[in-house]
Amino acid sequence: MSIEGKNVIITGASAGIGEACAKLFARNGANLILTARRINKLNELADSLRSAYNVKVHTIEMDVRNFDEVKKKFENLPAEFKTIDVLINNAGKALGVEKIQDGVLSNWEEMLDTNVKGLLYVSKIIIPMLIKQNHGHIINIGSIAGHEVYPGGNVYCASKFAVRAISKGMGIDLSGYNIKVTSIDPGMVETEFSLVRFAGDEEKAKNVYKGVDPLVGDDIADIALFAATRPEHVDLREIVVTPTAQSSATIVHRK
Ligand code: 8X3
Repeated sequence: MSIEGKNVIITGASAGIGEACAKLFARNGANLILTARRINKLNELADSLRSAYNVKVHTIEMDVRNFDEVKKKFENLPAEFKTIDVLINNAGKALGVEKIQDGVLSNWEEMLDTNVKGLLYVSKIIIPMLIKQNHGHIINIGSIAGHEVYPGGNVYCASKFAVRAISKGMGIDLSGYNIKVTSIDPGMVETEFSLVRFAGDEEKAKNVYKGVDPLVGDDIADIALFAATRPEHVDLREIVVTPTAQSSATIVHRK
């Protein structure tokens, strides 16, 4: 199946995996609805995609943690985007690696509000549209942290375990509506992820990937595009992907 001419929503599209998905899907002819909090960055990306690939790109400044904002903005899409073919629930983050006893309450809240509730808010608005169309594909960006808990991972892992449960729940409950649900669960991907996790500490962020050839956003975009272009009757449910040097959340071979 081709993605050309299809309408694809990507949340958290201003950087990292979301941005990489936007670029690859646009290169393959998809029209995009991109959301992020950083609207200037998003608009720059949109301009470059429109001129490079001649596709339609609609940008929305959105904090997925605000349900009223999510609802209002998705319910007022331009007419040419009334059909939604693919939703990539990408917006998410990790904050900190403190032990549970030292956890920072505001970090816990921001991770759960973004990774879990934000994904639910977006899905709550988009799923009825997909049901009405009797067609669609939800791709949730999970994590290896949804399969394994590692030291200091506690609440971030909990959020990604939740995403995994939600993906499975979506797959079960949407049975019969011709809606595919895919969870892509990466290990180490070198993006702004670790910089955000370590509150801007570049040294700590760099150390995460030291001596490893990590995944990059493009690797995940490649998998998302593969999942989104399988034939109508094929649904890739769960894809776990790590760098070759990473065999589990904690087992990493460093050069
Ligand atoms: C990102 C992967 O291992 O840092 O979700 O949790 S990990």
